[in-house]
Amino acid sequence: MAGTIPTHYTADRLWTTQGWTRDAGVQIDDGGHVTGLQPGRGERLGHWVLPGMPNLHSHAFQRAMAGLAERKGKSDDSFWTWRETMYAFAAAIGPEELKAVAAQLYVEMLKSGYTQVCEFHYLHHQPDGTPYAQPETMSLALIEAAREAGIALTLLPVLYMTGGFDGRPLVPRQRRFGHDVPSYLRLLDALRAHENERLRVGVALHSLRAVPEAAMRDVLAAEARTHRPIHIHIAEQIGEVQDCLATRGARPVEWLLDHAQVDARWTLVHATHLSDEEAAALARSGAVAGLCPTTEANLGDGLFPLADYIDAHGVLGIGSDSHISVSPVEELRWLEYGQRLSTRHRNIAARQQGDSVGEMLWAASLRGGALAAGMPVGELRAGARADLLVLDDRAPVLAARDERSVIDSFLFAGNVPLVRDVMVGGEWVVRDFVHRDEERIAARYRSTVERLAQG
Ligand code: NGQ
Ligand code: ZN
Repeated sequence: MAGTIPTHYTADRLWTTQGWTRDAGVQIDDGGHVTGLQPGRGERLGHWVLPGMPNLHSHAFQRAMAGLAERKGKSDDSFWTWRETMYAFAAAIGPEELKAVAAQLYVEMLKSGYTQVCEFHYLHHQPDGTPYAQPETMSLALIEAAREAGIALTLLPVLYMTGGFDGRPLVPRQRRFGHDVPSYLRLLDALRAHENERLRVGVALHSLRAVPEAAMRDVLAAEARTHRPIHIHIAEQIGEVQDCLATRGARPVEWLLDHAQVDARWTLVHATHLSDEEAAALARSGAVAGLCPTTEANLGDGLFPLADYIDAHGVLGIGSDSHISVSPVEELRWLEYGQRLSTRHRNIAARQQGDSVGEMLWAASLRGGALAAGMPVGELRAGARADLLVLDDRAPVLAARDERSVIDSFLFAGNVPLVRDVMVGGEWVVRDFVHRDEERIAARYRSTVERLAQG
């Protein structure tokens, strides 16, 4: 807010877009935004201070089934058999359950270093497909969960219309996901009345298989003048690539780039299976590749062509998606390790001699995550929201680390949490490893999942 006296903080080492700055200051106004980085006096934040990480892809309800789909089934287990388990689980989630599960998840996100989450939300209606009396009830449960936890939210209500590229209708378990375009646009309107400094309402198309071309065009036309983010799942599974080729005569990313003005407003979630041409064209578009390495590993999706994409200056960010794991450290570690295992080389994400893999990945995901979120986050500069992390400088694993090595040790060597304090929009939500409301939120989560387990 103009005219208010900012709160002054200092940091021994502050991560800015120029890299680490020594003996830095951070000034934050009443509205929770950074007003400047002048060195000076004020409360010391800590030794290593970083911007908070945006999590660009989340299906919050899936956190409650993490670990419950790891037992061999009667046929070959795949993404599609996992999806059946997930659908059965989703059927039991109502607004109270969603709020309880999401709030716990968001506490865990904050404690691991995520300060903003993009919620790709498609559990809209009652389990039989009837809208709730207030159609945005499930969305409001997510908004409330984020507010309780203190994480910033980019809510992405999902348009979901068909069960496949051939336009087949939704199966009974998918009915609660469904909208037509007018009711979808009404949902966006209703939710946008709640937008504020920590809540943005963007747009999501579930996938090319779930949204017919004409509907896609209508939604994009209606959204043409807003500057809010647009997300879509794409090219995660080979089966989807084959179906798209068969019905639309092109690969999914190729088709999308040909049929929509894909630019920096867009996040293409997964984008795993890309031809060389698609990888280059996606990079040129300026869209964000939304990589979710722990979920992609867990579901057996495949590996993103990371080196080529980085060489083409492609934008990327990370998400925890199904929440089989909730940690930016694990996402980035797996992103790099997948590449090392498949190429039998080291230091893949670092493309120039002397570059650090960890710094490259952390910086890239801050930048891409901020675009995906559609909010001024991901860096500490005047005008940005004050979302920051303080690392545990007493952790033995960070002893004798300097500006050149601390991020690599944070990302590759940490096995205990190294995020000590977390601030979102100028407010402390985690201090000394403890979230401000974690006991109440965990107790409610426990009783909720125990109830769900009893069926
Ligand atoms: C989802 N999740 O929407 O939750 C999807 C599975 C689908 C991931 N792809 C369902 N990881 O793609 O149809
Ligand atoms: Zn997803």
